[in-house]
Amino acid sequence: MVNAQAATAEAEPAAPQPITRSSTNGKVLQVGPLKPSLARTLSTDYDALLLPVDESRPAFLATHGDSVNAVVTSGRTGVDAALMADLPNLGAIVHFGVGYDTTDVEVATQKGVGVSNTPDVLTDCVADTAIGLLIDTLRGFSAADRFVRAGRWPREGNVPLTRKVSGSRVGIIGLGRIGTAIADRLAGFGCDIAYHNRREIPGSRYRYATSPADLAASVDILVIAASGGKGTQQLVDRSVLKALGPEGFLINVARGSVVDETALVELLGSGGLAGAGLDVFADEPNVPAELLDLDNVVLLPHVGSGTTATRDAMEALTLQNLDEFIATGTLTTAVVQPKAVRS
Ligand code: 8YV
Repeated sequence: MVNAQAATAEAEPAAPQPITRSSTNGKVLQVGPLKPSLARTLSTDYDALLLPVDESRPAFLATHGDSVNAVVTSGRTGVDAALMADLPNLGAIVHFGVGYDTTDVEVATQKGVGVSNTPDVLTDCVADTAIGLLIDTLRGFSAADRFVRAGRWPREGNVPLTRKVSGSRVGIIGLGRIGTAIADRLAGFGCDIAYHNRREIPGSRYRYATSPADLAASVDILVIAASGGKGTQQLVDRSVLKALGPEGFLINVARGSVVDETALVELLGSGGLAGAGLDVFADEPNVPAELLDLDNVVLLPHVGSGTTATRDAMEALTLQNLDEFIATGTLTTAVVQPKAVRS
């Protein structure tokens, strides 16, 4: 009689089977670089394709374009109208990140393609970044750190005095989830807070300004927290920056496209603005060379949501959207639902 236990023990270990969650309706396509663990999961668990960035892209799209029904991308890359035209069976564009301004949502909507992002899970970290950047910019901590490291303290003595944050007047462009989290944090610093949005928020405890220029003229610090895209392109233009004036500071944790970067660089260099804290730029990762030597400017490489916990939560929500789309045709945190499920 065969000893069942021994037989089990001696059996060849089963080769690990890839968990393929790819939809029977089509393939998943990764567009642009993603968090390495997310890219790995897409490849191993979803058998995802990766859109080439070299000259092989047209041939790749001619071969595989018809089979793709879900794209996973980020706000850094997105899906434009031309790429959508090469993916005729696309059903959903799933973004890692809250911003989706690089995707043509209008065209996606017309074509019935759903679009999702990862809101809420990054709100705290982006708001924390805004506060850190604001304090650093007004108090000159990064510049003071450079001063100490360069051995200048013993030779030159004290650094110049800086601007007080607590109790200052702050204007927020875009009082959405992130803008509100920034405002609520600053309320704890005793700041006087106002905001500008397309529309006034009924019942908001913060003062509404009807235009970005009116807001800028009435505050010490202007914080940009509005989403990027066509609707906010250079919303903070030269006239708004001039209204902020030589004593005013600009903080941007949203998108470089929301501000006229040329005017910003000119005004920072010529004393037209007191300073700026920038986590985002018009042409990332390129930063205007004129800013690199200015001590009244703090420059960050788009780190707003960049903590392990938040990026893991963004990854989980990205995959939740993809799984839900594959299983049911709907998106968990939809900007626009796929047409098949729109009411
Ligand atoms: C993202 C961002 O982490 O979510 C966004 O819109 O700007 C960032 O915080 C980054 O863009 C992901 O690629």
